[in-house]
Amino acid sequence: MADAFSLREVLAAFQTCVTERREVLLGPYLSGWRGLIRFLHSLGAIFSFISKDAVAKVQIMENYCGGEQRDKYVSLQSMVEYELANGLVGVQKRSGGPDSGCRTVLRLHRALRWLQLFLEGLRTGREDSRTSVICTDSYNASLATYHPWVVRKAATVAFCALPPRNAFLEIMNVGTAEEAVAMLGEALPYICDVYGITQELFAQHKLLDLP
Ligand code: 1PX
Repeated sequence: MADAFSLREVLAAFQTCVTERREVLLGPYLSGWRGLIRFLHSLGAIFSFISKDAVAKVQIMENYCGGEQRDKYVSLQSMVEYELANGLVGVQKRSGGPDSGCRTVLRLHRALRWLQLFLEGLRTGREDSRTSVICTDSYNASLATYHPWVVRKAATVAFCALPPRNAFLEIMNVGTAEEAVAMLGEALPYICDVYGITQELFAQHKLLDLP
């Protein structure tokens, strides 16, 4: 039921991502993204240029996860190992060939850093702080570095349409604003964990600048 949709369940996906062996499972990682995109969708058409790109990237990954080599796409670790061993990761300019899982996940990974900063900003923000300012600051400190001027401009304009902090916390559907803040406090360490493991994995294999 669309109405019962709560951000608590969405963020919980990032908790189930990490295995005991500190591997990041692609299944829950992508379902977390699907939920976030659904939430973004509910914020209005002004964000559709963002959700379109995010959907395209999640779709690429879901195709790998359901494709012939699906057993290689169980975790980020198995994906990196498989794609590197088989020369599937283009380190030069984009060749026009299919986008690798590694370069695609890298885009989502950078966006996860934005999410982490944004949710932390929301959680610790004052009651009267503006969501658009929190969002712009988080974006400028993360994703914006990788985007051309025109994308940065469009994103910044769209952020102005975000509802005020407390209204935003309420549409997360977790209960009152205070309850949403508490939920964010519980969920954020898991998102940080997923981010940290991925960052280390990609750094180790020199994959942080994939075109
Ligand atoms: C409680 C908070 C929940 C909020 C949920 C929001 C979900 C946001 C999902 C955003 C995913 C963005 C993925 C962007 C990936 C990317 O960087 N793509 C660029 C590079 O791709 P390429 O294949 O060319 O190398 C691409 O150029 C992106 C274009 C679209 C614009 C991306 C702007 C990203 C702004 C992220 C902030 C979302 C603001 C949501 C407001 C709540």
